[in-house]
Amino acid sequence: MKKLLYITLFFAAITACKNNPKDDPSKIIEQPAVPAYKQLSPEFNGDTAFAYVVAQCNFGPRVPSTNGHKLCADYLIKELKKYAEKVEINGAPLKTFDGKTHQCKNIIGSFNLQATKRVMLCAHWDTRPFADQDEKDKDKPIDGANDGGSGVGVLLEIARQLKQKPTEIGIDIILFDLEDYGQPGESELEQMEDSYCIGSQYWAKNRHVKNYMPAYGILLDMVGAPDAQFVKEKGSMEFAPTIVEKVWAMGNKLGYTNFIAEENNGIIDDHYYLNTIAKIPVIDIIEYTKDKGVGDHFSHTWHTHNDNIKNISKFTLKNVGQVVMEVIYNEK
Ligand code: AHN
Ligand code: ZN
Repeated sequence: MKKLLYITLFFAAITACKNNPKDDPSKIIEQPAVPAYKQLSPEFNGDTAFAYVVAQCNFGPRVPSTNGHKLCADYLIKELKKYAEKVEINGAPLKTFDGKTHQCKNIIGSFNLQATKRVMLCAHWDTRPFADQDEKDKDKPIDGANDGGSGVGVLLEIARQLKQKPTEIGIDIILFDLEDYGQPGESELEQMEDSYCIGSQYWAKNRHVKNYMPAYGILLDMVGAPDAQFVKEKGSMEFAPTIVEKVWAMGNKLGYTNFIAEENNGIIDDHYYLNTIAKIPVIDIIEYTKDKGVGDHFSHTWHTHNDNIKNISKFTLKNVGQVVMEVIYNEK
């Protein structure tokens, strides 16, 4: 009886094989050959980038003229010196909307100094002195894990990678100070024009190298939220459309679905002054999402006390970092 069962199973198996289109060449449907994109850049480490964000947050808020700001500047300089060929500070005492004066420290790390073709990668490292978008403790400074910390975290990881494997072109990493000391909407003080991006405005007028003119620049701002989406920022599309398209196409090639083919409204960020004052084509990769029915908005933690390390994703950091790296390692 058992023998019969085995024989039945044997024939059943053969029949099953015959019916499987995989085993019948005439039934195989030709799949179009999609060559997998071969990544040229080294693997960006999201854990390391995240650790760089943690390290910054551990200094407390990096508000200009505070101890946390000073200690973080020292840390960023020390870290960049491990990887860059040259590190320099650019800045001066500069005034903010509240009449105070702060020593501005734009921190610059240069790689492959002899290369004439250069790309600048930038982010701001200072954090906002208040939480004007929060419901409570509006007058207390924020951690700025995303708004400040994330862009710098990604750039420090790129710096570490550049030391291990240089790009063909030259790279300048510029960490801008005094970006986020902008006048709050509800401020009763006299309105100050261009109160945000004071460090980059200074740098645009006083570049670290005379007539410094990279091929283009990429600014990273708020690139660490778990659900971040990156749409094409309007100003970047006006000033440097080919760079936006190059970066977004690379995002898609690498399979990152959060580089969205939609445009939002333009925003005033460091890139605006780099484009208008220094005439350098710079794009902004910033979480400023086009939300159907809601309109454009920043991350929900923006300028609130929820902008802390709990709301940072190492995957988003890697996602953005890998796209930027793949773009610069492909430049010749
Ligand atoms: C304005 O709100 C005008 N610009 C936003 C620039 C910014 C602030 N990026 C980060 N924090
Ligand atoms: Zn901000």
